[in-house]
Amino acid sequence: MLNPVMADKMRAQAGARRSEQREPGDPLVLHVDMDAFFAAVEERDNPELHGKPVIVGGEKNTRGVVTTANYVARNYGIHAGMSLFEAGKRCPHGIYLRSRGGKYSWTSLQLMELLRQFSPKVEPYSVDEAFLSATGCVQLWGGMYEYGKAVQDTIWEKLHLTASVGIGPSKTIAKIASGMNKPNGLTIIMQKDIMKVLGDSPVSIIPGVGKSTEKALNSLGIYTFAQLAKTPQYILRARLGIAGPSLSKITKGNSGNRVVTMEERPDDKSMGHEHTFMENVTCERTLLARLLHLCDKAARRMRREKYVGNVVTLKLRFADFSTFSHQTHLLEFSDDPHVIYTTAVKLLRDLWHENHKAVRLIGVSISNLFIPGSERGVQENLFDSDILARKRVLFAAMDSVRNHYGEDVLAFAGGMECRRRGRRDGIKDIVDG
Ligand code: DCP
Ligand code: CA
Repeated sequence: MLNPVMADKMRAQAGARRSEQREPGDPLVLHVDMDAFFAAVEERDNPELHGKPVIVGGEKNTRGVVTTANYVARNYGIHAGMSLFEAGKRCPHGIYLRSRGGKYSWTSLQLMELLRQFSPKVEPYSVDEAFLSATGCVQLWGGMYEYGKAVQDTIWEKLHLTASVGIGPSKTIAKIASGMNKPNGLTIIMQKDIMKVLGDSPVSIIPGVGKSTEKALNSLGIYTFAQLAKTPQYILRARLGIAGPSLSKITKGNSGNRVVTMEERPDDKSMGHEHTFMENVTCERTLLARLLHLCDKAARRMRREKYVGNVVTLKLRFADFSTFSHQTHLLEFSDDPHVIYTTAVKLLRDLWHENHKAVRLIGVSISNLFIPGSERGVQENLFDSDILARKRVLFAAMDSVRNHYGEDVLAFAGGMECRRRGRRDGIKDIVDG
């Protein structure tokens, strides 16, 4: 099969080759980011979609938002997060598909598995992204360009999907690089070229710098990557707290470059809760209500211990005691019960609809935990979106009320039903982790 965006790739690779010089032993990280992931999986599995605008998220002109769109659809101005009404207006002849989480999770697992042949250290970062420690590996492949290309070619050969790859001296620089020549780009940014390549870019090019951090930086007269690099750390710290010095380090290319594998995670515990029903449940509403309650409790524990995590696992035990669990990555590290719940619901629908049997036990847990700002902390999680900031205030208020008056005085409306049932049943949730 002919790779559809070969021309783009070759253009990016020509640039990549030119900048390839480094001292042996210098830290080097490779970042892989799949292109239009959910849409690409759909296209791969249905060749009739090839070349057409594919939008994943739901039927056009319905409530809900676009989860992702392939690059053909993006030419119509469609992007993730846009309402399906708006998408329907912009691209009425597009192919609109519902998300099929199980298929994407499975492909994600296959991806992570095949990346392990390129480095002993692979850090899955989200459902379609991973960091690879490239230090000491590139020589085996004949150089950085050959290494990056081998990763892309293998993904294409084995999964029939395209990936964008970035290589740099730190995780963040590698991640910025992978985003620069999408789709199917291969971009190498060496330490000595950071300012040349990124100096004029707006600060928002840094992953995690959202609207509020950008505004804060702008208020200091900092608009570009180069201006950020020149600003003394104490000024950044005074304005942005702990995130300030991290941003400064990013511009120097010496921020976190330690790729942490699943096995190495020092805090690789999970936080979760599970619940056994008195009577087996076949009603989806009851399952969802209980799930919301469990996610709320798990997130509260995470906040108490200051953890964020990005792997959500849903466990179901059926009436015949068969037990299944499915897991997936969040797009970002989070401790937000709504983010965890939304993801867990997708897993529930996949798992339960596959079996559709009476449920005896339901559980949810969050793993791949770390404390932001700790050594394990990945600098790009600056948690600065306005919505998140507002939610944080809400959660802090809820925590404080519960600390004073007890766990049961507050609940999200959707979880109320199961709380009433739970009290009647006299059942307590089991805590894990
Ligand atoms: N996704 C999701 N919810 C969102 C955003 C994305 O479920 N709010 C899913 C759909 C994406 C996948 O996660 O296909 C990966 O997200 P990315 O942000 O990496 O976006 P894409 O891979 O779709 O596109 P790109 O080529 O820009 O990386
Ligand atoms: Ca992607």
